[in-house]
Amino acid sequence: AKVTDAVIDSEQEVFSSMNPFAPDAASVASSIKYHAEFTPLFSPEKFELPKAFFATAQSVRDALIRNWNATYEYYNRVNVKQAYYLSMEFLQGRALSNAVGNLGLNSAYGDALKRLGFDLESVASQEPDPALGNGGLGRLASCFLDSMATLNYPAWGYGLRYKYGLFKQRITKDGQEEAAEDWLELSNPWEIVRNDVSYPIKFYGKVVFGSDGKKRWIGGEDIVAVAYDVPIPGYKTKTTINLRLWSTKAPSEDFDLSSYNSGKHTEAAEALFNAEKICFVLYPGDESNEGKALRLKQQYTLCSASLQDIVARFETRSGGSVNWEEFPEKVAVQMNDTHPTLCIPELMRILMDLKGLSWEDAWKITQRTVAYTNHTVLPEALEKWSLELMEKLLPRHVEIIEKIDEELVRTIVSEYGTADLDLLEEKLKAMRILENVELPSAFADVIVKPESKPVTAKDTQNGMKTAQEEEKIAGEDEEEEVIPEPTVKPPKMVRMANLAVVGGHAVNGVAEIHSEIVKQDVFNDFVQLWPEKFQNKTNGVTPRRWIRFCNPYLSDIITNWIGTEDWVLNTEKLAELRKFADNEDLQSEWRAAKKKNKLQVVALIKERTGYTVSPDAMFDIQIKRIHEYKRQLLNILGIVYRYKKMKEMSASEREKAYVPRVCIFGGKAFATYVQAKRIVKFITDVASTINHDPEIGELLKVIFVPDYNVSVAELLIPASELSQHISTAGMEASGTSNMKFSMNGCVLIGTLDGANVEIREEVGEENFFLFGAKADEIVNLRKERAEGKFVPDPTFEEVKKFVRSGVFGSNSYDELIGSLEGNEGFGRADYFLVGKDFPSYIECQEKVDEAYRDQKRWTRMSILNTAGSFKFSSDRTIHEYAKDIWNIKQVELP
Ligand code: T68
Repeated sequence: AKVTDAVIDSEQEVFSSMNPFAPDAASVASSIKYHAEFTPLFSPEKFELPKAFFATAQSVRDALIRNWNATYEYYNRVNVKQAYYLSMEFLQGRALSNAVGNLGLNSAYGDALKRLGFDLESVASQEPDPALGNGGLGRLASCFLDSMATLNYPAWGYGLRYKYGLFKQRITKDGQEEAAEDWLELSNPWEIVRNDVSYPIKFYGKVVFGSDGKKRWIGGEDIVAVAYDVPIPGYKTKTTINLRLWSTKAPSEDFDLSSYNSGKHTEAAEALFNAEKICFVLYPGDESNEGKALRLKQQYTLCSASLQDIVARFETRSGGSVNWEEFPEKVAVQMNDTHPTLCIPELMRILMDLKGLSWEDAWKITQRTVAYTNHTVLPEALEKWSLELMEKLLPRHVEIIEKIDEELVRTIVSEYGTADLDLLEEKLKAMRILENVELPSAFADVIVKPESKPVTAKDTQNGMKTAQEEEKIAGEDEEEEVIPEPTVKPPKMVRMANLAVVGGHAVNGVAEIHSEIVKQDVFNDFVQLWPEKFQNKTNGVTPRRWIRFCNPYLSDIITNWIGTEDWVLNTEKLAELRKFADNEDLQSEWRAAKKKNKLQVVALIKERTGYTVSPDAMFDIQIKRIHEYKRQLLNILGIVYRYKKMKEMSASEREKAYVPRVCIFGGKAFATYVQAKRIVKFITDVASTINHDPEIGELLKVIFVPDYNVSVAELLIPASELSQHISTAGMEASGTSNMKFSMNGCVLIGTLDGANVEIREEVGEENFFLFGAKADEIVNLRKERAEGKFVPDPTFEEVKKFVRSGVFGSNSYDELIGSLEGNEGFGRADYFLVGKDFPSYIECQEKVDEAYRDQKRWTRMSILNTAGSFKFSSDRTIHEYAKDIWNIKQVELP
């Protein structure tokens, strides 16, 4: 329909009050029509779904902007301490339903759209899912923003505005294919570009002395970071915080007009392209040197632009009298993993070179301001940068890092003395920020060991060994040891995690077990120096997006039985469901809600894969990044084993022995992670064999849902009955989807890893399917295996043989199956202990079937999961960060 009767409301009239709950359907409808007519993104003739989405989003944005302005006007006025969450990734998911839900405007928008001939759900599904993140780390950042706003904490997020989000995944007969995710193609209705908020960013160049005798960095390449603000509404509060995303461009004078005029068009625009390409894609592959430099530029852009902005805000709010010592009383900076660690030298540089502070003062301020969250203990994921690259790109920062390293060496020497040089050397090797770099000259004479050996390439990874090295050492025999090790010059590296630990005042892990591993293993040497720095902050997820909005059926039931909707803000109330766990009425409502959610997934599966699955089968789901340590391979081999057993039975035996299951996978493999891509291919091959086997029918279906993202998760999680969190113990820092599944009444099968440990404690061990080796057994198990002492279970041999027999196509999966055996040439020899855990996994899955057959028992388990999941609200996590790390207070707007 053509918009002929558009009511030209002034924006002021659209919402009569600052109260976000005020507008009724009529005023919302006129606001939507206003935007449909006056927001020039679509042609005037048509008013179809895409335009309806944009107009609706812009109408909601008006409300958000008002609240945003009120929030910041107040924060400025009272000059509160503010926390800044710096993250290279935010996995926001769609914003429309979330914003409308948080504002309490569901019925107003629902009715308004109905009047205009649309429905809210279809309009909302037009929104592209912005994937400015890879997985858990990015989604955590987004859950945190929701909680900060909801709880009225003065806090911001800072990130990058990538032009292309995480790739779009297509599944073909060859496995995963990646395509660019052009999420901004139709522009982003939520963002507000702030042309007056931009900062210069420098790269390369050199360090000189200024006339005041102070160091100055003269950049060789200048770009500009421009702010794009995304308002983040809290739930049932006016507080609306900001996610400021930086986009990069060249200074306007960099367009070389004379080259352009002389026909050299590409050269003329080179500077423009170089600046803009920094924000083209999320986490470009860093295989090539060009890729590495780009990633480092991204990290520095985030740190520099954000800190310049934070410092400017501090100065403005200080009025005429800036007292830098007060900086940490007004500013808390949280670094989401090591990716923003350049914050430390950048803040030092700003304070010393631009604000004239001494090293000592700047260091005190920096340390009190910055804190670091660790999200991984995998040695290969602990970020290191080549010193050579960093010296070129950021010469002044390298000087600062060298000085921090030197001060650290001083601390270590004074702590451990020089009496035991072996000990001292060990500590320096583990703790220094610079790796494979000679000691600072001041110490070169103090620490000389008579027989000191040159460093070799083997001394890598923070003094931790890679899997191959560990194996080699365990398997080394005398003969090998005689062979002299070649001395190569190992590359000089900057260890970002060590820098983050030294430069920050707090270091936290993301689940209890993970924080213990961080303390006992990864950063143990630092814990001995500064035990007070180390903390745990168990992750959480927002109950708004992850129950209330994604699972309205279950939410209504919860509200009815608890008697209030308060649980959305006070999840402790969910525990009240415990007393009804056996109530037959609740149980049947509970199952009915699950069924409705499953029906939506049946439709999704049909649409995305063409397969028809039964809503009466058990929905068994594993959705997460594809990674060897997450062990999708264990899951699919378990399915293969089940399939083999089924094939050995008669039809009636089969039906008696097995509960019908739909096994669903979703997740993306990093584009250059070959083994992960092989796993995807294997899953889809298994799926096509099993799904087309007429003997098996509905008893077993295997589905790989392509292009997994936040929106797909919002559909799958509410429909799930069993979910798999089966990482090798000690390797998954926390996991957050485990929390979402549990909240949505899904029973978990998992190892004692990450947050599984705490979930099991909360929901009760009888409501969690546990299997597998424990974290503290892993080192020994790997050692035994390397010594040839591992005797694989016959079931494991059987399943591998079956795969190799060619049932799933001509491919023999040598690389995949070989990797589980440690054959020569296949790398890490079942480093993830799939073979070891296989029999206990199979046994556990049998218990799952048995439990599911008793639907009363299963529903009780499901209810008790929801009831016991209250600890895993990100509101709890954010309260802990606010109190223990950021020292910020809740501020309610007047
Ligand atoms: C995840 N990490 C953890 N990293 O794997 C998960 N890494 O256990 C945890 O629950 C979650 O963080 C939140 O704490 C990641 O998602 C990355 O995505 C990543 C990205 C770039 C470089 C390294």
